[in-house]
Amino acid sequence: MYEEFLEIKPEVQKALDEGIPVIALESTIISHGMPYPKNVQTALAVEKVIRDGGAMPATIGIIEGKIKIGLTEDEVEFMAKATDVMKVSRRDFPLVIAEKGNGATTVAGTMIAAHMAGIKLFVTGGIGGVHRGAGESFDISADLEELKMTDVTVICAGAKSILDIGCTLEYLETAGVPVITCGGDEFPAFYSRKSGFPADCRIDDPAKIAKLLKAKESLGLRGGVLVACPINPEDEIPYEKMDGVIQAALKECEEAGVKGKKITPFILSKVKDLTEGKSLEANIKLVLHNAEIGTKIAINM
Ligand code: PSU
Ligand code: MN
Repeated sequence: MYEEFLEIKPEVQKALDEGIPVIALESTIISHGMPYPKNVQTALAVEKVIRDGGAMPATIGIIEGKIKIGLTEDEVEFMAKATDVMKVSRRDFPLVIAEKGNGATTVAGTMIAAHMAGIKLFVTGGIGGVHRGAGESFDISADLEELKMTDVTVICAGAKSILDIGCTLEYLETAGVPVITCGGDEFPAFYSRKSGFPADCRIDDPAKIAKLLKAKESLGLRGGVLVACPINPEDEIPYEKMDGVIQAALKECEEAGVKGKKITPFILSKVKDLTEGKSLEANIKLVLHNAEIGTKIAINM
């Protein structure tokens, strides 16, 4: 079965065997989400937060057709620099494996690989969702479908307002995905603490979130859970400011004729330029913050 394509790093395997909580991390954020060398520095800093908190990080990526559960530092560096790294969501696995290619896993891709390896928690920055104008474009991230069916909890900072946050939340409700906000009364908009959408379920205590996750498991309910953590106030870019930037980035994306899976990386890079790098700094801070919360949940599981 899929075991022949999995390569679990020895320290990750040891943690799994000994019952030490393991937290998955994605690689699209490294290869397509942030520029070099901040991508490497961030990936390694996030791993350190998790280790320091008493859990084991496993950054997931695909190298020469092998699904690596836990990248070494050299492999992180490779994912950060190589130019032939595919962005791998659910539908891209067969191709990248068959061609023995390199792939950076998205939220959906990382959930799939984490689940294969028996990892239940996954920390990232933001998820993909329903894009603005999806009624016409049909652009809805495969991340949402994955949350519907794969038993992995995703700890993030919400959804960027390049997405239609209201539609994204409706989609998750229909898909039966519990959405928990940890540390704020609104579902967060990635760079901003507020989105205009109140949190349906706010739980600030990581131990209580862990209890909810265990209850879901005991009930045998399939699918993921989304934990959304608002960025710390000192690191945020206010929603009103970000909204203008995002409108401008979306317009450039449309004018450039960018389509499909290239849209999210294109917009991220435009937003970074338009904010003179402030969005990147916020992005780094929020991932580290998510890793802190994810680790606290993990050690209570
Ligand atoms: N949001 C970010 N940085 C990212 C992504 C989202 O701030 O790198 C990536 C994640 O890997 C997510 C993917 O799963 O983009 C969603 O892409 P798409 O919209 O093409 O499904
Ligand atoms: Mn898309």
